[in-house]
Amino acid sequence: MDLKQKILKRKAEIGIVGLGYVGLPLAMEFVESGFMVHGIDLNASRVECINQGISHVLDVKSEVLKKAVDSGRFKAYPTYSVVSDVDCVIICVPTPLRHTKDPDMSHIISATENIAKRIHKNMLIVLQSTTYPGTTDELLVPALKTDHLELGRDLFVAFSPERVDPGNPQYNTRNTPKIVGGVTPRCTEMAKTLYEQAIERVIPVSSTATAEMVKLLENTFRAVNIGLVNEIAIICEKLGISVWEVIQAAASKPFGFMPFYPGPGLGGHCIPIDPLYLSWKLKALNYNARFIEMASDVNTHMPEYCVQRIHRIMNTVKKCVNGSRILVLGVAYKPDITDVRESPALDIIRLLQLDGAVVDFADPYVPEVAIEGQSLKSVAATAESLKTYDLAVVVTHHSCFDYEMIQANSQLIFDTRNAYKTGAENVFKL
Ligand code: SAJ
Repeated sequence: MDLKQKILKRKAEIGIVGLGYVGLPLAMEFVESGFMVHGIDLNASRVECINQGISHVLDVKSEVLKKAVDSGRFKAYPTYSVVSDVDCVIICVPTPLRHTKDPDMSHIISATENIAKRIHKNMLIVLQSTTYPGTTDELLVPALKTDHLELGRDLFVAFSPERVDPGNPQYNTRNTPKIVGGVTPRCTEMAKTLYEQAIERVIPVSSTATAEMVKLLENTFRAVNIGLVNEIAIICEKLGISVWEVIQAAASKPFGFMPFYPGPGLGGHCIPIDPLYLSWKLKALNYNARFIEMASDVNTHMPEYCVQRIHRIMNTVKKCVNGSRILVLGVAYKPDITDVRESPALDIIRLLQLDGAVVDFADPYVPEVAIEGQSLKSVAATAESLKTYDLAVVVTHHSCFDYEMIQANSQLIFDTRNAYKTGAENVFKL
């Protein structure tokens, strides 16, 4: 039976490399569609928890994971040995930036090399990790190609960007349209056939680089628009205008406008990072992607801007930050999730500490963070404790916060998220 038939009959066995917020939900969808799925993750303790049906991923409930494991159609492994026996492999490993802001491709390279050692006829390999255009053709294909396997006949390679929005209650892996682009048309067709078994809408594009670029456009679009609206916030403050009122009114335009909202900076492991993959690649082509760099500059300076505002707010009551007690409300990178990667809250805490403040944070989703190697534990924001702080700053507006109680018991509040739609005497807004 050829690979396409195996996929259509759901007899193809699927390997998913990387069982994080992308790989694990994807694995569950293929199990749900009747496939045998083998997860691969180098984090042995994560593999152990997964095989016990304990999920570490916000969007995968443990009961769903346990049902998949108990069905015998999903198992996780800490090594690549199982790749020899699978028909399709989907790579969902991280693509962070190095501290020098150039892409760290080590996870993709390592996964590819381990797959290449176990490559066989009639195999489909799909890269999902967000990366610069050209990665699949330039890095994966040379490593996977062998003399006896012809691309598009015996071996199929494609790129398909992930579009996971952690915590999104409406859109999930199954109902979010999926882009696929293959090294050859038959590679595209094979990848499309696979994803169509588990995802409602699959959209083919003409090449891997196109598919890689689609993802970067999506996330650069967000980063640049967030950078723009952060700059508009700075401008509005100088003009004595509420940026929140301006955006709300502009959003009444039924066409040609899409609201973004200012904030304390850009968090997460995608939006702040993905656009820099593009600007890095373009530097190699001797082109400077000015919009991307400018937006990144505005966004990365927002924590500093917020701290400057805190100094000025404290001034209004003749207090200085040095020696004051400040409470940061919310440190996750966005509301109602536990992830603190690239969270601007961490920068705000560090900068306030550098200016001599005693800083605590209250975040029911995040028990502890490390600031410059020092551990800081979450405190409870209660009517009593709030009174002991000179200022509270809303950095991440979790829906579980009791904003009325916070406002009633805080001396000063700096609201960077428009949590307080109606003003109050002790509330200052971005
Ligand atoms: N943010 C703002 N203002 C806005 C929107 C977001 O300051 O108007 C901030 C958030 O507070 C957060 C950061 O930007 O710190 C990223 O926010 P996000 O909503 O883009 O959240 P992510 O990074 O978890 O998820 C995004 C996906 N989100 C949406 O499309 C809504 C999507 O862009 C990608 O699928 C995903 O990154 C990814 O994995 O690439």
